[in-house]
Amino acid sequence: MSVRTRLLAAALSALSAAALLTVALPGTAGAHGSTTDPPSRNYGCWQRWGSDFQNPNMATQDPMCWQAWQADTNAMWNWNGLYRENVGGNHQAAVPDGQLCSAGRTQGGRYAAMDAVGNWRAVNKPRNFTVNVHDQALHGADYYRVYITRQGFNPTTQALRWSDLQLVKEVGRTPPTSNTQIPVDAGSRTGRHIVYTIWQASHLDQSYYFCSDVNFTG
Ligand SMILES: [Cu+2]
Repeated sequence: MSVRTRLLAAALSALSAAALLTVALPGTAGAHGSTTDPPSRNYGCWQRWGSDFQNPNMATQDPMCWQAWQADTNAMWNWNGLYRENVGGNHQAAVPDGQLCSAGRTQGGRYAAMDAVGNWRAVNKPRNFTVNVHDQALHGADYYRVYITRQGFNPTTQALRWSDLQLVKEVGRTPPTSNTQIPVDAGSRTGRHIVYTIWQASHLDQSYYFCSDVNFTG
């Protein structure tokens, strides 16, 4: 091989290594999941604006998504990556009050904007509704826990604390399936609330924390 050919070959193999990396990274990031209904904050922002995230109308139509997209677009592209590892079941120690929606500023704070207090877009739900968790990577679950804020908590003006949450449903070991449906009874709650779902995955100690904004219509 001439020097020129060798240089060219080296350049090409560097290029293909870079191409492989580019392909491999989103694949890795894609291997998790989220609450898709009622949608978690970042899944909802991705769903509503992912194909139009630079549209300035978002600032007035959906201001909490706007601030989140401005803060870190990767929080939406990686809507399935809002988890912590090696929490050992001690969720309240790992996730401080005021940081419940970012899983305690997990992943270097990527999801910090999910903790911002304000008028997040909420979906209407009747008293009996279903939480749908999309287990994209087929991890299965050791358990799911679904909490709802106590009546009187106002998610548009108050930061979320553990003491604002009431456990309404616990589901035990769940085999891997791409969508898990969890029926929930919100009781006598009305109006704006946060549904907080903890998904303890089974493949390793990986815990997911999702804030979903709802409006109970009774
Ligand atoms: Cu995962």
